[in-house]
Amino acid sequence: METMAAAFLIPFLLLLSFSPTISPQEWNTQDYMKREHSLVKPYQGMGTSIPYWDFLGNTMVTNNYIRLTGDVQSVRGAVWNKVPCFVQNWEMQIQFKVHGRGKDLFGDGFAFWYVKDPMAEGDVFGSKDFFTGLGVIADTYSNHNGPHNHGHPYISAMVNNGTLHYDHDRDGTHTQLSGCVAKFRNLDYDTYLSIRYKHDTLTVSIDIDNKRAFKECFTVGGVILPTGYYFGVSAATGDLSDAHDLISMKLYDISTPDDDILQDRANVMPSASFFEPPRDHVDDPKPSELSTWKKILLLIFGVIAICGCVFIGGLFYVKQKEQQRKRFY
Ligand SMILES: [Ca+2]
Repeated sequence: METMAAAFLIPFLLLLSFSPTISPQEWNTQDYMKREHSLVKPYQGMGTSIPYWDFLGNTMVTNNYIRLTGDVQSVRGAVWNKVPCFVQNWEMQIQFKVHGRGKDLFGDGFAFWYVKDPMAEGDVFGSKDFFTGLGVIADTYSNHNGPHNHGHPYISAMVNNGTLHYDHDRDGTHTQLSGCVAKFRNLDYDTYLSIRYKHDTLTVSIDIDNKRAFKECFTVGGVILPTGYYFGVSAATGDLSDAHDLISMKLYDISTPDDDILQDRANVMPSASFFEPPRDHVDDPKPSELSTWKKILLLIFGVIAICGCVFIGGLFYVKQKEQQRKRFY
Protein backbone atom coordinates (compact mmCIF):
# COMPACT_ATOMS: atom_id res chain seq x y z
CA MET A 1 0.00 0.00 0.00
CA GLU A 2 2.83 2.36 0.96
CA THR A 3 4.63 1.82 -2.34
CA MET A 4 1.36 2.38 -4.20
CA ALA A 5 0.90 5.74 -2.45
CA ALA A 6 4.53 6.69 -3.15
CA ALA A 7 4.10 5.77 -6.81
CA PHE A 8 1.21 8.26 -7.04
CA LEU A 9 2.72 10.96 -4.84
CA ILE A 10 6.24 11.21 -6.30
CA PRO A 11 5.22 12.18 -9.86
CA PHE A 12 2.68 14.59 -8.39
CA LEU A 13 5.29 16.27 -6.15
CA LEU A 14 7.74 16.40 -9.07
CA LEU A 15 5.12 18.10 -11.18
CA LEU A 16 4.51 20.67 -8.45
CA SER A 17 8.20 21.45 -8.04
CA PHE A 18 8.59 22.07 -11.79
CA SER A 19 5.54 24.27 -12.16
CA PRO A 20 6.69 27.83 -12.98
CA THR A 21 6.36 30.44 -10.27
CA ILE A 22 5.47 33.94 -11.43
CA SER A 23 8.05 36.47 -10.30
CA PRO A 24 7.13 40.18 -10.08
CA GLN A 25 9.57 40.93 -12.93
CA GLU A 26 7.75 38.57 -15.25
CA TRP A 27 4.47 40.02 -14.15
CA ASN A 28 5.73 43.52 -14.99
CA THR A 29 6.06 42.62 -18.63
CA GLN A 30 2.40 41.69 -18.66
CA ASP A 31 1.27 45.31 -18.26
CA TYR A 32 -2.08 45.42 -19.85
CA MET A 33 -4.03 47.94 -21.79
CA LYS A 34 -7.26 49.26 -20.37
CA ARG A 35 -9.66 49.31 -23.28
CA GLU A 36 -12.06 51.78 -21.62
CA HIS A 37 -9.30 54.43 -21.33
CA SER A 38 -7.69 53.77 -24.73
CA LEU A 39 -8.36 55.12 -28.18
CA VAL A 40 -7.13 52.91 -31.02
CA LYS A 41 -7.93 52.29 -34.66
CA PRO A 42 -10.52 51.58 -35.96
CA TYR A 43 -12.05 54.45 -34.01
CA GLN A 44 -15.66 54.18 -34.98
CA GLY A 45 -17.97 51.88 -33.12
CA MET A 46 -21.59 51.58 -34.11
CA GLY A 47 -22.68 54.72 -35.96
CA THR A 48 -20.53 57.82 -35.75
CA SER A 49 -19.58 57.77 -32.07
CA ILE A 50 -16.39 56.36 -30.61
CA PRO A 51 -16.92 54.06 -27.64
CA TYR A 52 -15.79 55.65 -24.34
CA TRP A 53 -14.83 58.98 -25.93
CA ASP A 54 -16.39 62.42 -26.46
CA PHE A 55 -15.36 65.29 -28.73
CA LEU A 56 -15.19 69.04 -28.48
CA GLY A 57 -14.65 71.93 -30.88
CA ASN A 58 -13.24 71.37 -34.35
CA THR A 59 -12.21 67.74 -33.80
CA MET A 60 -12.56 65.62 -36.94
CA VAL A 61 -12.35 61.82 -37.04
CA THR A 62 -10.94 60.03 -40.11
CA ASN A 63 -9.98 56.39 -40.56
CA ASN A 64 -6.34 57.01 -39.71
CA TYR A 65 -6.24 59.90 -37.27
CA ILE A 66 -8.28 62.21 -35.10
CA ARG A 67 -7.57 65.79 -36.12
CA LEU A 68 -7.93 68.09 -33.10
CA THR A 69 -7.11 71.16 -35.17
CA GLY A 70 -6.32 71.67 -38.82
CA ASP A 71 -3.53 73.98 -40.02
CA VAL A 72 -5.85 77.00 -39.78
CA GLN A 73 -5.96 79.95 -37.40
CA SER A 74 -7.95 80.21 -34.17
CA VAL A 75 -9.48 76.76 -33.76
CA ARG A 76 -9.71 74.36 -30.84
CA GLY A 77 -10.39 70.68 -30.52
CA ALA A 78 -10.37 67.97 -27.88
CA VAL A 79 -11.18 64.34 -27.12
CA TRP A 80 -12.24 63.28 -23.64
CA ASN A 81 -12.55 59.89 -22.02
CA LYS A 82 -16.04 59.31 -20.67
CA VAL A 83 -14.90 56.78 -18.07
CA PRO A 84 -13.21 58.06 -14.88
CA CYS A 85 -9.88 56.35 -14.14
CA PHE A 86 -9.54 54.28 -10.98
CA VAL A 87 -6.19 52.77 -11.92
CA GLN A 88 -3.64 54.05 -9.37
CA ASN A 89 -0.44 53.41 -11.32
CA TRP A 90 -0.72 54.00 -15.02
CA GLU A 91 1.11 54.83 -18.21
CA MET A 92 -0.53 56.63 -21.10
CA GLN A 93 1.19 56.27 -24.47
CA ILE A 94 0.06 58.76 -27.07
CA GLN A 95 0.88 58.57 -30.75
CA PHE A 96 0.56 62.03 -32.24
CA LYS A 97 1.53 64.06 -35.27
CA VAL A 98 2.02 67.82 -35.36
CA HIS A 99 2.56 69.23 -38.81
CA GLY A 100 1.99 72.36 -40.84
CA ARG A 101 3.18 74.68 -43.58
CA GLY A 102 4.89 77.10 -41.19
CA LYS A 103 8.70 76.90 -41.19
CA ASP A 104 9.46 79.43 -38.47
CA LEU A 105 6.02 80.44 -37.26
CA PHE A 106 3.62 77.78 -36.05
CA GLY A 107 1.50 77.06 -33.00
CA ASP A 108 0.13 76.79 -30.51
CA GLY A 109 0.43 73.16 -29.39
CA PHE A 110 -1.47 70.41 -27.63
CA ALA A 111 -1.91 69.10 -24.08
CA PHE A 112 -2.64 65.84 -22.32
CA TRP A 113 -4.96 66.07 -19.33
CA TYR A 114 -5.88 64.04 -16.28
CA VAL A 115 -8.44 66.33 -14.67
CA LYS A 116 -11.54 66.56 -12.54
CA ASP A 117 -13.66 68.42 -15.09
CA PRO A 118 -13.51 67.03 -18.61
CA MET A 119 -15.14 68.60 -21.68
CA ALA A 120 -14.39 72.18 -20.65
CA GLU A 121 -13.16 74.40 -23.46
CA GLY A 122 -10.71 77.18 -22.65
CA ASP A 123 -7.53 79.08 -23.35
CA VAL A 124 -4.94 76.52 -22.28
CA PHE A 125 -4.33 74.71 -25.56
CA GLY A 126 -8.05 74.38 -26.08
CA SER A 127 -8.89 73.43 -22.52
CA LYS A 128 -9.90 75.32 -19.42
CA ASP A 129 -7.53 77.36 -17.25
CA PHE A 130 -7.53 76.96 -13.44
CA PHE A 131 -8.01 73.22 -14.00
CA THR A 132 -7.86 70.66 -11.22
CA GLY A 133 -5.44 67.82 -11.96
CA LEU A 134 -2.47 67.22 -14.24
CA GLY A 135 -1.61 68.81 -17.59
CA VAL A 136 1.30 67.77 -19.80
CA ILE A 137 1.76 70.53 -22.33
CA ALA A 138 3.47 70.26 -25.71
CA ASP A 139 3.98 73.94 -26.51
CA THR A 140 5.22 74.56 -30.04
CA TYR A 141 5.37 78.35 -29.98
CA SER A 142 7.60 80.47 -27.74
CA ASN A 143 5.61 83.47 -26.49
CA HIS A 144 8.29 84.43 -24.04
CA ASN A 145 11.67 86.07 -24.56
CA GLY A 146 12.44 87.18 -21.01
CA PRO A 147 14.20 85.33 -18.19
CA HIS A 148 13.95 81.52 -18.01
CA ASN A 149 13.16 81.18 -21.70
CA HIS A 150 14.11 77.99 -23.53
CA GLY A 151 13.90 76.34 -26.92
CA HIS A 152 10.65 75.19 -28.49
CA PRO A 153 8.75 72.98 -29.02
CA TYR A 154 8.80 72.35 -25.27
CA ILE A 155 7.08 69.69 -23.16
CA SER A 156 6.26 70.51 -19.54
CA ALA A 157 4.00 69.34 -16.75
CA MET A 158 1.75 71.33 -14.46
CA VAL A 159 -0.25 70.14 -11.45
CA ASN A 160 -3.09 72.38 -10.39
CA ASN A 161 -5.61 72.40 -7.55
CA GLY A 162 -7.83 74.86 -9.41
CA THR A 163 -6.07 78.01 -8.19
CA LEU A 164 -3.15 78.35 -10.64
CA HIS A 165 -3.29 80.23 -13.91
CA TYR A 166 -1.39 78.98 -16.97
CA ASP A 167 0.48 82.08 -18.13
CA HIS A 168 0.91 81.93 -21.92
CA ASP A 169 3.02 85.11 -21.88
CA ARG A 170 5.62 83.20 -19.86
CA ASP A 171 4.97 79.84 -21.58
CA GLY A 172 3.89 78.47 -18.20
CA THR A 173 7.43 78.59 -16.80
CA HIS A 174 6.27 79.85 -13.41
CA THR A 175 3.98 76.92 -12.74
CA GLN A 176 5.80 74.04 -14.41
CA LEU A 177 7.13 71.05 -12.47
CA SER A 178 9.77 70.39 -15.10
CA GLY A 179 10.19 70.25 -18.86
CA CYS A 180 12.37 69.51 -21.87
CA VAL A 181 12.85 70.69 -25.43
CA ALA A 182 11.42 68.22 -27.98
CA LYS A 183 11.58 68.89 -31.72
CA PHE A 184 8.53 66.83 -32.66
CA ARG A 185 7.11 68.91 -35.53
CA ASN A 186 6.93 67.93 -39.18
CA LEU A 187 8.58 64.52 -38.79
CA ASP A 188 7.74 61.90 -41.40
CA TYR A 189 7.87 58.98 -38.97
CA ASP A 190 5.72 58.06 -35.96
CA THR A 191 6.06 60.19 -32.82
CA TYR A 192 5.02 59.21 -29.28
CA LEU A 193 4.61 60.76 -25.87
CA SER A 194 4.47 58.70 -22.67
CA ILE A 195 3.10 59.91 -19.36
CA ARG A 196 3.83 57.51 -16.55
CA TYR A 197 2.44 57.91 -13.05
CA LYS A 198 3.63 55.37 -10.52
CA HIS A 199 4.08 55.61 -6.74
CA ASP A 200 3.52 59.40 -6.82
CA THR A 201 6.28 59.85 -9.42
CA LEU A 202 5.54 61.41 -12.78
CA THR A 203 7.78 60.50 -15.70
CA VAL A 204 7.30 62.05 -19.11
CA SER A 205 9.15 60.46 -22.03
CA ILE A 206 9.23 60.94 -25.76
CA ASP A 207 9.93 58.79 -28.78
CA ILE A 208 10.60 61.24 -31.59
CA ASP A 209 13.88 59.94 -33.06
CA ASN A 210 12.38 57.03 -35.00
CA LYS A 211 14.14 54.56 -32.68
CA ARG A 212 11.07 52.88 -31.25
CA ALA A 213 12.34 53.65 -27.76
CA PHE A 214 11.21 56.15 -25.18
CA LYS A 215 13.72 58.71 -23.98
CA GLU A 216 13.11 60.42 -20.65
CA CYS A 217 12.09 64.05 -20.81
CA PHE A 218 11.85 64.48 -17.03
CA THR A 219 10.89 62.74 -13.78
CA VAL A 220 9.39 64.43 -10.74
CA GLY A 221 8.48 62.84 -7.42
CA GLY A 222 5.94 63.93 -4.84
CA VAL A 223 3.07 64.25 -7.31
CA ILE A 224 -0.26 63.46 -5.70
CA LEU A 225 -3.19 62.79 -8.00
CA PRO A 226 -6.54 61.41 -6.98
CA THR A 227 -8.33 58.56 -8.70
CA GLY A 228 -11.59 59.15 -10.52
CA TYR A 229 -10.39 61.91 -12.85
CA TYR A 230 -10.67 61.92 -16.65
CA PHE A 231 -8.13 61.63 -19.45
CA GLY A 232 -8.21 63.94 -22.43
CA VAL A 233 -6.13 65.60 -25.13
CA SER A 234 -6.78 69.06 -26.51
CA ALA A 235 -5.10 71.37 -29.02
CA ALA A 236 -5.43 74.94 -30.23
CA THR A 237 -4.23 77.34 -32.87
CA GLY A 238 -4.22 81.15 -32.67
CA ASP A 239 -2.61 83.67 -35.00
CA LEU A 240 -0.26 80.80 -35.80
CA SER A 241 -1.40 77.33 -36.76
CA ASP A 242 -0.53 73.66 -37.13
CA ALA A 243 -2.44 70.45 -37.68
CA HIS A 244 -2.59 68.52 -34.38
CA ASP A 245 -3.40 64.87 -35.01
CA LEU A 246 -3.97 62.14 -32.48
CA ILE A 247 -3.38 58.61 -33.77
CA SER A 248 -3.78 56.58 -30.59
CA MET A 249 -3.95 56.69 -26.81
CA LYS A 250 -3.13 53.55 -24.88
CA LEU A 251 -3.56 53.38 -21.13
CA TYR A 252 -1.68 50.63 -19.28
CA ASP A 253 -2.23 49.54 -15.70
CA ILE A 254 1.32 49.29 -14.35
CA SER A 255 0.53 48.25 -10.80
CA THR A 256 2.35 45.13 -9.67
CA PRO A 257 1.10 42.49 -7.22
CA ASP A 258 3.70 43.54 -4.63
CA ASP A 259 2.41 47.13 -4.68
CA ASP A 260 0.92 47.93 -1.33
CA ILE A 261 -2.66 48.95 -1.43
CA LEU A 262 -2.28 52.70 -1.38
CA GLN A 263 -4.39 54.97 0.71
CA ASP A 264 -7.78 55.77 -0.70
CA ARG A 265 -7.04 58.37 -3.31
CA ALA A 266 -10.59 59.27 -4.25
CA ASN A 267 -10.73 62.58 -2.40
CA VAL A 268 -7.17 63.91 -2.26
CA MET A 269 -6.39 67.30 -3.78
CA PRO A 270 -3.83 67.29 -6.64
CA SER A 271 -0.49 68.61 -5.42
CA ALA A 272 3.20 68.58 -6.25
CA SER A 273 6.00 68.96 -3.71
CA PHE A 274 8.58 70.03 -6.29
CA PHE A 275 8.42 72.93 -8.67
CA GLU A 276 11.27 73.89 -10.93
CA PRO A 277 13.08 77.01 -9.72
CA PRO A 278 12.77 79.89 -10.24
CA ARG A 279 9.11 80.11 -9.39
CA ASP A 280 8.97 83.86 -8.75
CA HIS A 281 7.21 85.95 -11.29
CA VAL A 282 10.07 87.93 -12.79
CA ASP A 283 9.12 90.85 -15.00
CA ASP A 284 10.98 91.16 -18.25
CA PRO A 285 13.33 94.14 -18.32
CA LYS A 286 11.90 97.04 -20.24
CA PRO A 287 14.75 98.23 -22.46
CA SER A 288 13.23 101.59 -23.42
CA GLU A 289 12.68 102.59 -19.77
CA LEU A 290 16.18 101.55 -18.75
CA SER A 291 17.84 103.55 -21.51
CA THR A 292 15.78 106.63 -20.61
CA TRP A 293 17.11 106.41 -17.04
CA LYS A 294 20.62 105.94 -18.35
CA LYS A 295 20.20 109.01 -20.57
CA ILE A 296 19.01 111.14 -17.64
CA LEU A 297 21.93 109.96 -15.47
CA LEU A 298 24.41 110.64 -18.29
CA LEU A 299 22.89 114.10 -18.75
CA ILE A 300 23.22 114.89 -15.00
CA PHE A 301 26.84 113.68 -14.95
CA GLY A 302 27.53 115.63 -18.14
CA VAL A 303 26.12 118.87 -16.66
CA ILE A 304 28.12 118.35 -13.41
CA ALA A 305 31.30 117.72 -15.45
CA ILE A 306 30.77 120.82 -17.59
CA CYS A 307 30.02 122.98 -14.50
CA GLY A 308 33.16 121.59 -12.85
CA CYS A 309 35.29 122.43 -15.91
CA VAL A 310 33.82 125.93 -16.15
CA PHE A 311 34.42 126.50 -12.39
CA ILE A 312 38.06 125.25 -12.49
CA GLY A 313 38.65 127.17 -15.75
CA GLY A 314 37.18 130.29 -14.11
CA LEU A 315 39.42 129.94 -11.04
CA PHE A 316 42.47 129.47 -13.25
CA TYR A 317 41.54 132.57 -15.32
CA VAL A 318 41.04 134.72 -12.19
CA LYS A 319 44.41 133.54 -10.75
CA GLN A 320 46.23 134.35 -14.02
CA LYS A 321 44.59 137.80 -14.16
CA GLU A 322 45.75 138.47 -10.56
CA GLN A 323 49.33 137.42 -11.42
CA GLN A 324 49.33 139.70 -14.54
CA ARG A 325 48.12 142.62 -12.33
CA LYS A 326 50.93 141.89 -9.77
CA ARG A 327 53.51 142.01 -12.60
CA PHE A 328 52.25 145.44 -13.89
CA TYR A 329 52.04 147.15 -10.55
CA1 LIG B 1 3.69 79.04 -25.98
